[in-house]
Amino acid sequence: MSERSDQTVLDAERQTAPTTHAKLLAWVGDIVELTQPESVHWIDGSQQEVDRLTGELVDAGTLVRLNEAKFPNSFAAFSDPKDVARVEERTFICSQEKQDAGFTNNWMDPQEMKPILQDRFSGSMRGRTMYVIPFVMGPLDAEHPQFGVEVTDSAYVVASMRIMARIGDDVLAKMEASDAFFVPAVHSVGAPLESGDTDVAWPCNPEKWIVHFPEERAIWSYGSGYGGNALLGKKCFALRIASVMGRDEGWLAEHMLILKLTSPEGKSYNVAGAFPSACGKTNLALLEPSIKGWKAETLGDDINWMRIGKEGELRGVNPEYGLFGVAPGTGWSTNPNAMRAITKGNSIFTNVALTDDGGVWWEGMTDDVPEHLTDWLGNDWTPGSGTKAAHPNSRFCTPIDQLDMLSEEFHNPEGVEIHAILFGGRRKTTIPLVTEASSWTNGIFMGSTLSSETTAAAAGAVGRVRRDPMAMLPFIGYDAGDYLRHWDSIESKADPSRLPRIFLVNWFRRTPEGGFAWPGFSDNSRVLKWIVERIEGTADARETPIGKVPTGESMDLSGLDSFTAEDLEVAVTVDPEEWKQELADIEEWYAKFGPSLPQSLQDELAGLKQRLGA
Ligand code: OXD
Ligand code: MN
Repeated sequence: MSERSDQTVLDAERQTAPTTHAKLLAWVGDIVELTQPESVHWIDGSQQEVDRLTGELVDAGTLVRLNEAKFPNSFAAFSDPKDVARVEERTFICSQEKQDAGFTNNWMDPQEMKPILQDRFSGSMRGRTMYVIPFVMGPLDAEHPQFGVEVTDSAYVVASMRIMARIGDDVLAKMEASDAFFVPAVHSVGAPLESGDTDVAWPCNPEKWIVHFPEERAIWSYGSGYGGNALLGKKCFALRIASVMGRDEGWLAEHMLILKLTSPEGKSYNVAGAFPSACGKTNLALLEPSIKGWKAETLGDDINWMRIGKEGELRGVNPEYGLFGVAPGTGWSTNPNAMRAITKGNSIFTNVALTDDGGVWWEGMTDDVPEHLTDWLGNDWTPGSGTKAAHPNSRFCTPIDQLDMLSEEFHNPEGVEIHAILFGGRRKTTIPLVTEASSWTNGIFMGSTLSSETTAAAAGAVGRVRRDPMAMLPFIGYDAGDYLRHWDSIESKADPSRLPRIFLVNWFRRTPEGGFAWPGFSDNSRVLKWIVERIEGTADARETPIGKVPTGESMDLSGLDSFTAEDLEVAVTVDPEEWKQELADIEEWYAKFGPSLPQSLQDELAGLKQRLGA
């Protein structure tokens, strides 16, 4: 594009921009100048607008419109086979000082990173439309609404952001009225179109950069069009940047579900839970309790922002507006609540398989496997093909308010009081079904040493224990030791009597014979009931060196045919030999933090060692 036409786009942009927010206008102008798009479109968030964009995406081959009767107003997208997941190795925290990024992040000096970004983004939107998406994470009527603006050259990102976050005119108007701060988030697929070029269905660049400047609260994402790399309100803002905001302002941005439980007596409790991937987080967020009279309602499935409320209680808000769930394993028998929400429509599926009647399918969706599919790569697929029909990280992107079990309090700008926090991983041995922490700091110790076994799906040795503090390993936007110190400091900022109780859970323990020690799924409601009764002081527990576990009789096992109190004892065993090995592993993990590991957690480790007689 010539200099003259650049100027034309800039002038047109200044005349048509629907805002007087001076900083926003200046920033958008700068990005136009840098990326040189063919045109600029400010997103109003309307149905009409998204209908037009999805129509264009269908014409371009990026989206396939699904069978209207089965999946109304829904689409499937198929990414470049090399652009299928978050790219942690290409994700950077560019704090001024290296030590502020800590050992869990890739770091580069901002002075070194900025010229790289300048170079990659220069002209990166040529031949494309630049969309400006004003968005807010959390309710717009929150006391401190958290605004962001994503500029992107991907209409697929616009349509997905419209599901995942509150976007558009209302957000822009409120932002403008208070001249509010916003997190600037620049996204480009890094595939400029020169005149005469024909576009591809999924433009992206082999080189990817997912970059955060925590002090500036700024995000730059280049080269990918997929998920957390591109929908910048989610992992980039609501976890990495927000964790830094939380550190500075006294709150917590966490990778947690939020579930509301109501007892048969009508008393409600809100439970937050942090689980690494492949540990049943979405299933728990959408739980159907197996115990009579108990009701579960969803507040969030992935992110929880927790602030201290007026009475010193910890309150949680889900900042998102949609579900971006892993499709495989989500099915009518394992997660009917998710399936009901998905089949209401208004969804975008990415990298799933297509059925011959214009629907979608993935492994685990139905018990019967279709005779014929078109797989995510566009190939014919039959049950004997020997390949996965859907990519293992294929996703459904669905409005959260399509969940029949969504709690009304999802919309409460003040969030809900959190009564219990769960940290959970997938461990065959060592970790009991449920263990209650003895104190806030002891609970942080449990969260900081949270671990999960790698599965056959992941590269590397199967069954290797990977530590994932608070399930935030890829999402802590600053030094991991400082992060744990910040968690610890919440105790002195809150009313200690209102702090949530902390529990470590493990649905995946095996018996000595090799079977699962616990039925899991909807029976996890029994563990939640025990947790609630611990809070109420009505359930028994047995003291062990690692914390309190249920006694055989203390958990409601009614209606379970073949699971007895003795089986429960096996599921909560604390084996001193296994724990000696665990201690050695925890010591190795803690050594990685260096001097920033809080003394209080060193003391917790020393205390555990002593109690285990190690
Ligand atoms: C997610 C993730 O997409 O944790 O939620 O990767
Ligand atoms: Mn997640």
